[in-house]
Amino acid sequence: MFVDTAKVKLEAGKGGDGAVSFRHEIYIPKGGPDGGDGGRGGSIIFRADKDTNTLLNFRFTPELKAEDGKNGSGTRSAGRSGKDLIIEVPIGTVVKKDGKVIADLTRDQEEAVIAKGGDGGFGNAHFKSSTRQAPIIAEVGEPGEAFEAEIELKLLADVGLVGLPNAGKSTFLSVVSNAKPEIADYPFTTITPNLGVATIDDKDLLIADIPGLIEGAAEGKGLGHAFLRHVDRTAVLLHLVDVYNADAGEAYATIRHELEKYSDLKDRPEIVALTKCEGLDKEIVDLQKQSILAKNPKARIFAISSSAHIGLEELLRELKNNIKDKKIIIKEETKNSEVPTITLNPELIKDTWKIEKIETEEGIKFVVTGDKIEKFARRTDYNNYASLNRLRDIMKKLGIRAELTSLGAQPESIISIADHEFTLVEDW
Ligand SMILES: Nc1nc2c(ncn2[C@@H]2O[C@H](COP(=O)(O)OP(=O)(O)OP(=O)(O)O)[C@@H](O)[C@H]2O)c(=O)[nH]1
Ligand SMILES: [Mg+2]
Repeated sequence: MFVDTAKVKLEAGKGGDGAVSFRHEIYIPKGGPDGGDGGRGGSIIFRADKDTNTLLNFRFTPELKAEDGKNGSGTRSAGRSGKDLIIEVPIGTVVKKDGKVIADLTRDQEEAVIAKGGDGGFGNAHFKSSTRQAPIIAEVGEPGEAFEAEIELKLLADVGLVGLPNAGKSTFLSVVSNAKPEIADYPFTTITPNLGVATIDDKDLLIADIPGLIEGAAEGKGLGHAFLRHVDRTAVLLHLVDVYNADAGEAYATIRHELEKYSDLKDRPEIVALTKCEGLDKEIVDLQKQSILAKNPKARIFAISSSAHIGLEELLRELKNNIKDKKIIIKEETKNSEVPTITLNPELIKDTWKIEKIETEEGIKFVVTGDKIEKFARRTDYNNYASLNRLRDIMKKLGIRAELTSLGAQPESIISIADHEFTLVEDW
């Protein structure tokens, strides 16, 4: 079975909680705070590996979880970090979150953090200040990122073979490369993509052979639709047309029509080859060429025979000369998600939060959003008065409080941040 898409639930490790603890030593009556920090939660990391070929493993383990960080403890002992979970995936794996690409692994051993472990909370040793000698406040660990990832495998080849079923795609691949695809005299012999490497003038060409396409393929007819994505990222298309077609021009136009419907493929450089030409009169081959040119006057057409090894070298050379830097195509698609950072410099975080005032049955509610303030909110222990006060403090420093006041917030107003609700207090 060849799996080229998968869904997997990911849960990175939670950060360990910071500890509230005070030094206990004989002869020292009042020890200072010595609560250690929680350890970082383990992240889930994908690593591209050339020996992994399918996404099959995700079918067997549709849920992945990285280890939680350990809690901090007394004597300033930091909790141990959770272990990262490293998952090997095939080269060409694309990972999406809510439909957006968050990773695109195109090189062997390339790694991407897919779900980030939560930061550990600070222990109370961190919160000592001249005015606060005995802080009973510590942070809870931040939850790890958790979401359902959509995973797609896109083969990364230099040349993508397209054509009607039985056009001779797999035969071509088997003759010019080391690949051993199945070949037979009936349509849809190929049901999963094959990859092979052909060498021409000391350069390697990675060629992808996919199932034959038919009319309606772009809408899902036949087998080809799901596999169009595999030629999506090839630098050049080799369009094979069986010279024995009643009308090669029609056969050519059918496939072009499908490629044009599949957004990105229509502008990809294309070379056309009439296949199975051994032993045929030149006039017949020329007629078929004319018929294709009638559909596309700019078509570059070669006549080949895979079985008799005719015209293959010239064709490979032409393909090689048409390969632009395929990395460029890939780069445009890749958008790595921004990794949220934590900082307390108000200058840097000025505009990163927003307040929305909404009417609810319980009264007016103020919903505060923003990467940084939400991060602090997630690390707040709401059962701990001091911890909650610290969150209020941070809101003050960030100017959120001033804005709340000017929006008319009262002490009993409900504030909601990162799905947690609390009220303001009188002296705030
Ligand atoms: N005479 C001749 N027959 C060929 C040549 N190339 C392929 N064939 C035959 O054409 C038939 C189809 O070949 P395949 O390579 O399986 O075609 P395909 O395009 O991969 O077909 P699907 O996988 O079904 O899309 C087989 O019977 C091959 O032996 C050729 O150069 N000359
Ligand atoms: Mg085939």
